[in-house]
Amino acid sequence: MKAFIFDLDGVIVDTARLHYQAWRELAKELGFDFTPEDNERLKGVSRMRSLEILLEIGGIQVDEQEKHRLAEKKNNRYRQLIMKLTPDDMLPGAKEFLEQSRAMGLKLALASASKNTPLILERIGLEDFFDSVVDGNRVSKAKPDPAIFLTAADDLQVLPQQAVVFEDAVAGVQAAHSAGMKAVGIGKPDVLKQADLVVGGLNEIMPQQVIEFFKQKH
Ligand code: B16
Ligand code: MG
Repeated sequence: MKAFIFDLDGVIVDTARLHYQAWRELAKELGFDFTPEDNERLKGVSRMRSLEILLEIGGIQVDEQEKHRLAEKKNNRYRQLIMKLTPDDMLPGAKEFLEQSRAMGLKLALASASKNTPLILERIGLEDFFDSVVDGNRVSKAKPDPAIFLTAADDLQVLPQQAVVFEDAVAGVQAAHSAGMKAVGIGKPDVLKQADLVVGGLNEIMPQQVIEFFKQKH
C-alpha cells in the first residue's frame, strides 16, 4: 500500500448534518418533512441526484429549470452553513490520522463529490495538506462511478491496488471497489456491508493497523 484516498463529507469533516439541515429547510418550504433516515440516501451522491431523491420522497414533480433553481437555493444555504466551519469541526481523530499517515510517507489524496470542497478545506485549514485533491468540479461522474478515485491514483502515480479508500457512503465503497481499490468503511458495519474493513471513525484505528490489515489479507 502506497496511498490513502479520503472522502471528505462524513470522513474528515461532519458536513452531513449541514447538508441535512439545508435539504430539510428546502423540503419544509416545499411542504413535506425530510427525516434523518431519508438523508442516508443522499450521502456521497451528487447535488442534482440528491435533489431528485428529495423530490421523489416528497412526491413532487418539477421541470428542469425549477430543479436548477431549487438546487441552487439549497447550495446557497449550505454554503452559509459551511462558512461557519472551523478546524474544530473535523471529525474525532481525523487530524491525527492524517498527520500519522503523512509521517509514514504515504501519498495522500482527497476525493469528494462535493463542488464545495475548496471552501470546506479552507475553512478547516487543510487547503495545502493533500498531494492531490479531486472534487466534483474536476470529475463530473459521481460515485459509484470509479472515475474520482482513478483520477486521484493517477495524480499520485500509484496503481489502484496500492491505494486504500476511506469512505462513509455505500456509493463510495462501491466506487472504490470498481476502481480496484480496497475500502475502509467509516460508519456502521450493517450499512457498509461491502467494505473490506469497517470502523466507527478515524479515531478508532491507526494508519499502521490499516496497512497491516491489508498485508495479512494477501
Ligand atoms: P455539493 P463526499 C458528497 O461529498 C456528499 O456526501 C453528498 O451528500 C453531497 O450531495 C455531494 O458531496 C455533493 O456536494 O452539493 O457540496 O457539491 O461524501 O463525496 O465528500
Ligand atoms: Mg462522504
